[in-house]
Amino acid sequence: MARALAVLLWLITLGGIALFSGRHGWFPETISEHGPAIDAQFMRTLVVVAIAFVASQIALGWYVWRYREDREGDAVYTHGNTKLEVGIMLVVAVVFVALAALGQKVWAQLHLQDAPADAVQIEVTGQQFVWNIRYPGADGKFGRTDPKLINDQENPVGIDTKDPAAKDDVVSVNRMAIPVNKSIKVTLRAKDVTHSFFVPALRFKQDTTPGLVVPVHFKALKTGEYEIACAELCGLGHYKMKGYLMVMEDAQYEAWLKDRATN
Ligand SMILES: [Cu+2]
Repeated sequence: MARALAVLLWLITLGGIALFSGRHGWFPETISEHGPAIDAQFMRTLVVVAIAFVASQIALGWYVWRYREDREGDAVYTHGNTKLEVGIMLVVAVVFVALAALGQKVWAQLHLQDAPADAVQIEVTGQQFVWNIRYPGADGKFGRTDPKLINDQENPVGIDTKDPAAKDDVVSVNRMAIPVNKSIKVTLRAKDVTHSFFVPALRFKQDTTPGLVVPVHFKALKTGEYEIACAELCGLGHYKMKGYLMVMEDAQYEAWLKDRATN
């Protein structure tokens, strides 16, 4: 019985490896400049975790086999091996610190460093259960907002139209157009609860938090329509909090913006 269990453990492990190698339900193709670096980090992490997983499952099966009920001889009592345990802890610490160090560069670039000066400015405000996308208009400046002016139908982000800079601001619900091959600076905000702006194709995810203004930036290299999801359980309608990122050629993007501005 014990031998069968050991073999079953090894077979489940093999099955797991086969599922991952076949890339079932894998990520969509990446379209951002930084995407390959994120994918490389993911693969590095996956390989390290896979080695640890396979080694521990082989060992588990081996112990089940070796110390089965009907084996000959007595079990040995042990207090453990301090040197071995400290050694394993050190190896684990070094591996994980090294992984974090390898991954922090690309993350810091997008989340901690300023966007290039010529980046296209867009503000994204999470709300139960939509994404409000605001463009600064021709003047390049976002107008003042005031929570008291928020009106879900007509003025979802509370734009103060008395501010001259606000006159040409454009707000789009759930549809975010951006030009291809240009740096995009997104300012993330939230109206009610914490949401998370997640675009799988960009390999980009960042929480939006009420009271916080979070600037991030990225660049998309391929035109098309991609999903914007909310990656933070934000209420009963969380499942339908879905937007679209439309990556367009420059001229098409300008035309889209103009069309929005006149409507
Ligand atoms: Cu949400």
